[in-house]
Amino acid sequence: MAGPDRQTDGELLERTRQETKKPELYKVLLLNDDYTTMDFVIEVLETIFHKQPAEAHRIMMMVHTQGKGLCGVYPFEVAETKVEAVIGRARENGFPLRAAMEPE
Ligand code: TYC
Repeated sequence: MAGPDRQTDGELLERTRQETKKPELYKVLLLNDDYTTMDFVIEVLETIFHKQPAEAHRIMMMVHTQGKGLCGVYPFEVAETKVEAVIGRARENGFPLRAAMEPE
């Protein structure tokens, strides 16, 4: 048996660490550019990030005016998949839209 649980005469004495690790969380950000249309960014936010229309519009305007905007916070592999989905969808549609992830 692996792990730090100590046993004597079959009796569990103590548990020295958490059994389950909390997943590390990552922010997914959209970045501004001059060519991607506002409507396309809103569509990405509604479909890939499941934002309601008003929230999608707010985030899009944040990116447009501030250069970047927070789309969500996810475990590493989910964040990675979201970034790949954004880039894939953007390239299929001929837009240079970029997305990034960073530790929370
Ligand atoms: N700046 C773009 C425009 O004026 C709109 C835009 C918003 C592009 C957000 C990217 O992540 C972005 N058409």
